[in-house]
Amino acid sequence: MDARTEAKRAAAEKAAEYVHDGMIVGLGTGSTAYWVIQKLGERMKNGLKIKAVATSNQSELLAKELEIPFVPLSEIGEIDLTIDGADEVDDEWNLIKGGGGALLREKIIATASKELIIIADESKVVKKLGQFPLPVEIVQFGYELTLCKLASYGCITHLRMQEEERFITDNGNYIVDCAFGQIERASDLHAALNMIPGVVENGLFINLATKVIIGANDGSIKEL
Ligand code: ABF
Repeated sequence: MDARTEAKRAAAEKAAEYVHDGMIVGLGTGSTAYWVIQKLGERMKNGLKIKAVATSNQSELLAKELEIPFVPLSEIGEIDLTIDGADEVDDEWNLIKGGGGALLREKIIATASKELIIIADESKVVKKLGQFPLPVEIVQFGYELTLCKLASYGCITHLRMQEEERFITDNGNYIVDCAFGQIERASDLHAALNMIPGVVENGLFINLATKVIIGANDGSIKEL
């Protein structure tokens, strides 16, 4: 395992320590959240009792393979703890998410969670958000027009592709990656982008994280 993967795993396993019996746990998406799901599967074999909800079909599938039981969203009001990755984390714990294409479900689950622990390797820590192109989920209808509106906020837009096809989210929408370079007022931009008709949600997560755990390539972990 390379140092970066080891760093992701270390952060994930630290975060999994915050999971206790009886909790409803939100399972994140991506290569860092993967290690949380693995760890919880292992702990459940040793007696841990939790119920889960997932932020993507991919994470749900993995958790079901590990026999982690699920609870329907219709049966819960709140989620005790969600553990998820990020593409960028700034020093106020604001995030860019959505590189994996699951940002809408991730935001719905994060917003319904009492606690949101973000796990990442140190390459994700930034002074200012925006170097990573901001993923925005948009409906298919009129997408060319939505792209123009997004570009008017000062970014270069790129409709996400996968194997020469347009990438389709678990919700049947497109993702536009918006290269801003640097985002000055993340909270204002977040609100403005979500006002564009055609935009379903954007990947800025403002004031949602309650803890950030960073894994370093030297094997250490830091709780911010
Ligand atoms: C999800 O997975 C996303 O919000 C983010 O885009 C991505 C991070 O991926 P990884 O952990 O694979 O770097 O959490």
